[in-house]
Amino acid sequence: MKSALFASVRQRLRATVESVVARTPVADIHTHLYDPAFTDLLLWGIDELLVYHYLIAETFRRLELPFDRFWALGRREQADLVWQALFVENSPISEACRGVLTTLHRLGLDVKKRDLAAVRQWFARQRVADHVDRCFELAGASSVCMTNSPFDDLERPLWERGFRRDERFTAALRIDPLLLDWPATARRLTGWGWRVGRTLNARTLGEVRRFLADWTRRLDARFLMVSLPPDFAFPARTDTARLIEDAVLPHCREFNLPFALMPGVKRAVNPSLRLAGDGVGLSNLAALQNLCAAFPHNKFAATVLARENQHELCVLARKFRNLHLFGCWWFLNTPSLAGETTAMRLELLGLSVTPQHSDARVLDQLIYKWTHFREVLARVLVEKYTDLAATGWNPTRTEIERDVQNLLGGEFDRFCRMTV
Ligand code: FIX
Ligand code: ZN
Repeated sequence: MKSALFASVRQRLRATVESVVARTPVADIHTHLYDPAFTDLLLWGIDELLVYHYLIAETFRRLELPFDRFWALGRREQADLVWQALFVENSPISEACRGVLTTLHRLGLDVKKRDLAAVRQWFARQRVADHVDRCFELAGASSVCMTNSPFDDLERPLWERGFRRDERFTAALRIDPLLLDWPATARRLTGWGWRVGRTLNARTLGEVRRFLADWTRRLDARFLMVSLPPDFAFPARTDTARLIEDAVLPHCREFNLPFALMPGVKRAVNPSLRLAGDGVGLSNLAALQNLCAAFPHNKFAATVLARENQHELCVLARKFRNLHLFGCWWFLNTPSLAGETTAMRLELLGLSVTPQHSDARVLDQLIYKWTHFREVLARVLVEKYTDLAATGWNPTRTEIERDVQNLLGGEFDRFCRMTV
């Protein structure tokens, strides 16, 4: 009797949680999408979906074609090969393949026909402005944060010229070249008129801060970001550590901006795969701990790539209120790993996290990344609220709405506004 009663509590909770999670808009805090003003840099459509680097890596496992012959092909021919290898000759089971199908399905296309030509015809009829609206609506996204690099020759000119912003596209200032290759970056900055030298002396560091301030204002950046190799160390006698300590962190304090670190990526473990050739390694999180401890008046956001780092990362966030965890990044963004990571975070940190970002590179991917993660999140939350209900603490719909709003952007907003 008691258990029948409880099953009905669980069922009611499931219905509420699923409906709240499905309807709550998300502010997506990390993507590689661009404001439509960047025209061709905003990728969308079926061929872009198919040549996503996640799918390229999977396709090469099935091709005998030399790498350079593949790269010499046009995008459409590459997409044909991906479609043939991953969708026609095999069932599209992987998360990235399933993502293409979820996207097409939710756009109203009939995937069961396996008709790539018809899908292409449908996309050819779409206009980009309407398509942006439709993708945002189907993903339930209220805003997406771009990844904006002053070192990117394609995007820099438009920022310098100025343009009318689409408010749904917020900006993050990405500074990998500055922190990871100072000698080359010093030469580029000098060429652009910044008075920097190879040696990180007071004048150069002051000029780097002026550069960061200039670009923070130009972008109206919400935070600064860097991805880091697994062996990133801090403190250390390296250009990277010096630039972080004496330029990036003082800058972030002055503007009250979080510094987002993304450790764990091994770039170009197979360069023949180009963008698809990056790997993962176990990070030494002592570096992050040292930063949080030594700079309590800085705010750090972090997402770490290796599954094996996730538990230590949660424990670290329990110790430092100036550390905010976000996202199940890249190779962690599968239903099983995102599920276990999200459950662990909620169990150790409660609701003070941002459990996911999409990392979408193609506009349409917003649809599947958020459809799939909403399923994961609902599953985890049903478990958690059911455990509470077992004690007699019945979460109300209003409380559930509040919690989900916080998980899907509210917590990150609060972290950005807070002063530590
Ligand atoms: O560094 C990053 O922001 C990564 O997300 C990308 O470099 C990566 O290629 C990616 O798209 C992962 O989802
Ligand atoms: Zn990314």
